[in-house]
Amino acid sequence: MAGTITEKILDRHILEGERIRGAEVALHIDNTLTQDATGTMAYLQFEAIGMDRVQTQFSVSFVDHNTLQTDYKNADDHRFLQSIAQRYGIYFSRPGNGICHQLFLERFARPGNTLIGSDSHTPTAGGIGCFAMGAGGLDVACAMAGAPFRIKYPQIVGVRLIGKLQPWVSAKDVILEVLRRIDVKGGVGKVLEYCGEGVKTLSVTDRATITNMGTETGCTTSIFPSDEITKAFMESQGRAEQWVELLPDADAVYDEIIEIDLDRLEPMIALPHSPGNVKTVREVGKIKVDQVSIGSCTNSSLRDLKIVANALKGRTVHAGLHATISPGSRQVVEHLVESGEYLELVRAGVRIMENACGPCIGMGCAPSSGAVSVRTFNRNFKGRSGTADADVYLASPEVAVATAINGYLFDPRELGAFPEIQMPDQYLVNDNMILKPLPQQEASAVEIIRGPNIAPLPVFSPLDDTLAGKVLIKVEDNITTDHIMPAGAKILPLRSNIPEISKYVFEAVDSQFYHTAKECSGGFIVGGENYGQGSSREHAALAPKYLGVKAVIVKSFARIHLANLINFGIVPLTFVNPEDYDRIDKLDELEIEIGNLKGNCTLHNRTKGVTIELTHTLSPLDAEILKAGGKLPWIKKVMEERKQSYE
Ligand code: MIC
Ligand code: SF4
Repeated sequence: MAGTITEKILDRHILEGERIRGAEVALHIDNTLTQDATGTMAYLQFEAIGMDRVQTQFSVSFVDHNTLQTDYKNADDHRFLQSIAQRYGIYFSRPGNGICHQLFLERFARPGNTLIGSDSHTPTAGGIGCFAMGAGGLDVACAMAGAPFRIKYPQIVGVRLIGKLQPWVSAKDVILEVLRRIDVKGGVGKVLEYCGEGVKTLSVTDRATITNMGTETGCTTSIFPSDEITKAFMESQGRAEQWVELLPDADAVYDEIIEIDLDRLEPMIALPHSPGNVKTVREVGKIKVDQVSIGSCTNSSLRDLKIVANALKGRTVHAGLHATISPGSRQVVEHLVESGEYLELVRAGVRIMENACGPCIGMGCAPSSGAVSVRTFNRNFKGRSGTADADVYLASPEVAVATAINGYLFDPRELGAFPEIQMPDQYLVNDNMILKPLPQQEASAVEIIRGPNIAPLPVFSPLDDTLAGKVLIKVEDNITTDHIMPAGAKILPLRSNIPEISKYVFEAVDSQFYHTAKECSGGFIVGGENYGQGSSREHAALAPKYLGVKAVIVKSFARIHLANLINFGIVPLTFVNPEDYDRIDKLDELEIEIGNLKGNCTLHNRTKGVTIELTHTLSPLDAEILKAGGKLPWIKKVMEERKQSYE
């Protein structure tokens, strides 16, 4: 059967279900990745499942988010993660090695494989032709235990690229153009599969910039073919033997086509406070800028930082702003040091940060009050930078560096000749910061080290047939997981401690949420469209669950958050008639008959005396998981039953 790349990979990994758009399929997962901010929970859950070793082809644990170490908490987590990796047969990338997605692309990603990662930007590996999806930590734990990963078979959008990018226009502008066209929920239920002649003009790291930020469209994943360019990249990373060709068939049929003429693209920028709020730099004009931050898993590759270093040569960062760089990996830094380009960055006065997520997740470098910050990152949600009233713009490294030199938003095409950069034939491969899995016998003897920051997992009970309580909060459209469970230097270190982190749920939206939830002994959340967009952090479900949230009632959900709600036993419901959103207010007393969750549910608003019809997209298995109180109690029960049937 003719196929797109997506269909070909899925055909080889489907364990249950078929190529039917929208139908649930269970996929075999070859690889997993975790990062430290979601990893501690994922590994506590893996431990609770009770396996002796990971069952995947390989799994990797990275440390890149929680690296500030303002006290013992992050260091505790890192020690725990290292010991867990050694105990269960997992690769461990030590802190200082770089950002998970950049590193996975350089050293691990394989074309044709399936990957899930406890980070929403896991699709970065789609740049190499890997079918890579973000997931909640518990789903990653289950995949490490050998369980399949379930998704709705996606619609496949062919993003046909034609032509070639002009100087000073780059991969970031391509994905910003995609976002301009389809916005932050245009990708829901879809895979963005890149095709067309223009693909051949993009390097693997350019492609990875595009698949990385594809996440912001809400899509299941994004993917590029694995072609001669992929082969050359893998050879230059010393991984030639892992390359396989992966192209769509000539008669492959896409469900939809988006065509982008690369020749005609110009520098783009996403305006506050949404990655979908895109305009051309020219349209926005010369606004004064206070900070420029370059890096993140979107734009921290060697190519990107070489452009920045060369554009800065002989120049100084404008006196009116601060410029920061967080390189993607140690490999990138080694090259910049070796070529002397690092010196240009230092001389120009750029503040060089650690090879980690850093400012992207509010770990340092928060802008000043009311500041304008131009960043090469992928998200500009309000407050994410650490400064509630900052205006964050998202753009390419070219726009960022041109702005850093001039002090105001600057179209890089006015900067002069495009720098000639020399990319290495062979990358400097040095895996000395990656600990390999230990042989089973040695692994079994490893002691897992837990400091006081690693709190035990909360335990949840099965759900009743009727849920009753008050509305704890009513929110609008496009609420992100950063609104629900903020990150940043203060809160991120609490990721391994649910009782503590739950005090910050909805902090920036309603600072009394925690107290309201406590006083009401739990209740409901009501919201608008695309509820839970953004990250994969399961804490945005786990912490509300801990506070007694029983159901979330909204107009529509983002994919990963929906799965996380199910995993932690919070019932995700949607209005049959979206106007019914107006018939519920904060603190209304509700009663919802969920029964066995097979069909629609009835909501009685006791305060207003109205009845509202709710629906859901739950499969029978989802319903079973929910009724059991979440995936962990459910999987433990399944494993126990399996064990008993063997005995
Ligand atoms: C993010 O970019 O928001 C994060 C931090 O990487 C999250 C994961 C997390 O919250 O730990 C993500 O994208 O999934
Ligand atoms: Fe890290 Fe930012 Fe990438 Fe998330 S988006 S993985 S915080 S660099």
